[in-house]
Amino acid sequence: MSGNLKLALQKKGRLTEKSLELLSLCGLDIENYSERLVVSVRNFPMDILFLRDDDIPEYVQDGVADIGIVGENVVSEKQTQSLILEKLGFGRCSLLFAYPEGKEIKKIEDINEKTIATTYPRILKEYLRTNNLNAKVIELRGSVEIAPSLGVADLICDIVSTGNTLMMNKLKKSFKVFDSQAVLISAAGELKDERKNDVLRDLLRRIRSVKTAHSSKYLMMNIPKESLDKIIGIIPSLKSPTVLHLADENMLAVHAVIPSDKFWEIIEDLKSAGASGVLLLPIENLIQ
Ligand code: PRT
Ligand code: ZN
Repeated sequence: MSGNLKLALQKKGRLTEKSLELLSLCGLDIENYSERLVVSVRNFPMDILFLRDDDIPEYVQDGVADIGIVGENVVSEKQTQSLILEKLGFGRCSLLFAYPEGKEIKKIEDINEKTIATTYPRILKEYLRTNNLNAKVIELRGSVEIAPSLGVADLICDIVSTGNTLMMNKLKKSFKVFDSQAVLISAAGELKDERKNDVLRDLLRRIRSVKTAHSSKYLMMNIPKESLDKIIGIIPSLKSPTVLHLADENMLAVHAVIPSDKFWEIIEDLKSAGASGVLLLPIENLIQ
């Protein structure tokens, strides 16, 4: 294989599309990958290996791939010597206990002596150990949610995102063990190849820029000149806002990069301070 940086991605699953979307936002032009194990990136010295998500931490640890994108839940369960380089903000889910409706778990000690079905036995056993709990763990490969109705377990410890699967199986959410999201991992320690290290640094820079851009928006508005101080006090800007003159000399235009989630909190205050023609635009990239 080439001396390119090798990135392992999930071949087909919940993380595949978002991972490819992130790489595309990083400016990487990826060849049509359908049904191929390895593809190269046209404009970046990187090859992508498509694997089952469960195999990614081990392949990265063994150096088959240099880096990988996988859920934190899988990284923890596999207990490989992986290093989390960056949290990626997608594939969010939680590992939590759930029990059949009609039963009650009020405090965590109520799971003592119970039987728990899970696909994450290592994380669960570690949790039980650190919380001094004593329960029986049954490892299942899938369909954990039907274990209580089959009489195999009293409760489950499973990944939940929307909660629909629990609801459909008449299970209630209980204590949370772990929050997870997709992460970029490498093996512990620096890559030995200096060229690959440079490529990895470049990739990380691009990923961070895409992440900041996505959590920020470009805000534009016109304001009466005398409101400038008040408006600047309202805007939660990342940097000092840009102020521009308009043909109407009583008015100014103000532009600023703001955290996306703040817009709805400040819009009424901006309007009361005289802002008009307010525009909020997406940002593709943001280099800090
Ligand atoms: O074939 P391969 O082994 O590669 O894929 P997989 O089937 O093992 O994994 P996949 O594609 O299901 O999930 C990949 C990763 O996505 C997981 O390791 C998590 O990090 C993350 N993720 C995010 C989820 C979920 N959300 C999720 N909801 N992984 C699994 N689920 C399952 C969960 O196990 C349960 O069965 O979805 C069901 C619950 O979903 P809700 O929405 O009904 O609550
Ligand atoms: Zn898997």
